[in-house]
Amino acid sequence: MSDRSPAHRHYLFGRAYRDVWDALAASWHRNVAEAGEWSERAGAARREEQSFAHIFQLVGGGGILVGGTVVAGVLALVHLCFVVVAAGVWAAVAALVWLTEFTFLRLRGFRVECPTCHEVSRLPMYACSACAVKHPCLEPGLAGVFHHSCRCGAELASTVFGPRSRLDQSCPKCEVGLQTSHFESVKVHVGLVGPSSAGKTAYLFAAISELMRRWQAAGGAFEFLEPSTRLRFEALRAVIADGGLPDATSDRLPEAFHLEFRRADGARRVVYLYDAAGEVWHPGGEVTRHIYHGRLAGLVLFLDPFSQPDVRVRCDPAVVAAVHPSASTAFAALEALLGNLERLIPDERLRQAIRAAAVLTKTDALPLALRSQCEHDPRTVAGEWGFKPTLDLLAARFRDTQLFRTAALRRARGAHRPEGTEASLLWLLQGKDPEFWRL
Ligand SMILES: Nc1nc2c(ncn2[C@@H]2O[C@H](COP(=O)(O)OP(=O)(O)OP(=O)(O)O)[C@@H](O)[C@H]2O)c(=O)[nH]1
Ligand SMILES: [Mg+2]
Ligand SMILES: [Zn+2]
Ligand SMILES: [Zn+2]
Repeated sequence: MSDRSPAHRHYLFGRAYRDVWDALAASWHRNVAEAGEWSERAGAARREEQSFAHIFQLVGGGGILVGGTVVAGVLALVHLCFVVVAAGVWAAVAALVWLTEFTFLRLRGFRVECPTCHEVSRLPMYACSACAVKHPCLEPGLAGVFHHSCRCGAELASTVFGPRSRLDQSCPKCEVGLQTSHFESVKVHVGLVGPSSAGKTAYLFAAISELMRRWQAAGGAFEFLEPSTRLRFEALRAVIADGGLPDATSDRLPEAFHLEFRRADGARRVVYLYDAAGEVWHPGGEVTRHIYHGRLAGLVLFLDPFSQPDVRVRCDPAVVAAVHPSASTAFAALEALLGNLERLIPDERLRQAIRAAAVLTKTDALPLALRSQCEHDPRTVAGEWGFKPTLDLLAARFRDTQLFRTAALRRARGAHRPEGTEASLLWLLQGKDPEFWRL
């Protein structure tokens, strides 16, 4: 148990030793007092010149002091042995329960993955249900196996097997409030990679909306774990429904956009999507702060056709201006990502295991000829448009790559009708967990 814990130490690891000492001290004081009485009586006998009584009282007093101390010492030793053995047995039980919990959490893949500061922790901090003080180590340990007593007197469940998850939780690193699903869940991390205005936020919104729709149609449920994510989503939904465009993303270190998907059989997954401001992906962007790249299961690389001069010359300039071509390249973004992945995941095989989707964005705005070419053979067309080095680099570094055509903001008959977005997201999610994501 850490000293930071506001829980009382268990009796056997604190008070019990003081009790042994107190019992020894009390019997010493009793013996001294009694020996004192014998000594006083010995003094009186000497004054009355009763030498036998004087010697008797003196020897008796000494005997009480020595004998009483020996007996008290032996009893204290027995008491101490009892406490030490009991503490040993108790510590062994605590260690066993701790190990059981540790193994259970490891096997299930449960750990705290903070959507805000992106740090990983073994346990969240739990707030006492009575006084709200935060307990950073509410697990089997010196403060208790199945319960800890808070300094306010409240008893708090201290294992994953008890009702611990009903307590309020927060990130031990940044202290942001968390839900149980930020800890006790299987999480899937997907990163969006592409320069400014490549279409990342439009894709995020469309892919999530479409996936939620298909998921519900297949009998599944989903939940925004935090009201702030729901609000972000609803605000974007309103803008896009009115034919508007997403604002340029400003967060250079984004909070994860995350939600939980549940199947009818109770199985659930929490998906974290990371949509940073595109400047991060330009040369010199601060991508090293993105430590969550170390746990990506999938990534989406955005290829904006309108960023390529060969495409732009074949389009109406007014259309080109309306789709805000991205300024930097997907190649630079991919290089930045690869550098960060090498730093965060030293094992090359693990890096290669990340599924990588390349998406050609904004295809609804392409002239008809280019659009049908793209529908027919997107890989060749993407190569001709100048994306070959990017796609080659992607294929060289990741085992599983696929190219998708998307039109996240496509409109048909006045309504928002995205195309191709959820197919790419679903393909990424199915990489690790095909059974769960079967629709
Ligand atoms: N026609 C069309 N335009 C799109 C589509 N997706 C994105 N755009 C255009 O591209 C612009 C940028 O889209 P965003 O999704 O905001 O791009 P981003 O990559 O998030 O950009 P940053 O937030 O600056 O990094 C939009 O304002 C649209 O003009 C699409 O599917 N179709
Ligand atoms: Mg954006
Ligand atoms: Zn308390
Ligand atoms: Zn945090």
